[in-house]
Amino acid sequence: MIKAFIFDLDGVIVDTAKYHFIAWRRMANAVGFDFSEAENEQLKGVSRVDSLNLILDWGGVEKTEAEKQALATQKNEWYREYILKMDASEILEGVLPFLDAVEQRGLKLAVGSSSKNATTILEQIGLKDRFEVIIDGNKLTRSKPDPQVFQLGAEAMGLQPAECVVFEDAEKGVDAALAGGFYAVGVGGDNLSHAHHVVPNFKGLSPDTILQALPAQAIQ
Ligand code: B16
Ligand code: MG
Repeated sequence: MIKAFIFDLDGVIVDTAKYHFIAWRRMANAVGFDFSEAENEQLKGVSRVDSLNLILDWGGVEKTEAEKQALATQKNEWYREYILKMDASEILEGVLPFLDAVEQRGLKLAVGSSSKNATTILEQIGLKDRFEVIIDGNKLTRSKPDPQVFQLGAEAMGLQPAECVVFEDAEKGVDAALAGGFYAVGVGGDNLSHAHHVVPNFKGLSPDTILQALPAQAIQ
């Protein structure tokens, strides 16, 4: 029986992928190469350090650990310039009514994000207090597609994975949810067809529509 909905943050509640892309691209350009928006798609849900290693690989660039640390720090400073200007107007359409409906249905709400900036973003958009549990990148030792982020979320709510539905925009995020035994709903994005259900966004969506789209055992 489903008792909680766990939301990824970047790409599900807000579109911060565009700010990650601008900041990573600025870093790559400073190092002497460029990468595409299609390549950026592969960074969704991936931790900062893993993203940096992928980008440097694409550019054929080798750096020492100390240099990598400096590049990741610089990228994060550029990224934070954008997120510190965010406000509630950046909450994706349909999310707020959906959260209200989930609460009214008596289900718990949690966030499971790879981002170390997740709490800052939730504060900026005024949603920090809406979630019973927030698991962010600071609490993780393993990046999606490892299920750790969602496992910690379920544990903190005292629930089993099969009692939670994860909402994810990233292929690796859906992989993580499935690997942990969670129900997975893909939101927008590419390559999400392995999720139990896929929706384009939250516009006009009700929690019951989600629950009815899951395998029968999810609501028994
Ligand atoms: P940070 P999510 C992920 O957040 C992003 O999708 C991914 O692009 C980013 O590299 C990662 O957070 C780490 O972010 O540098 O802020 O710690 O989608 O899991 O909410
Ligand atoms: Mg995401």
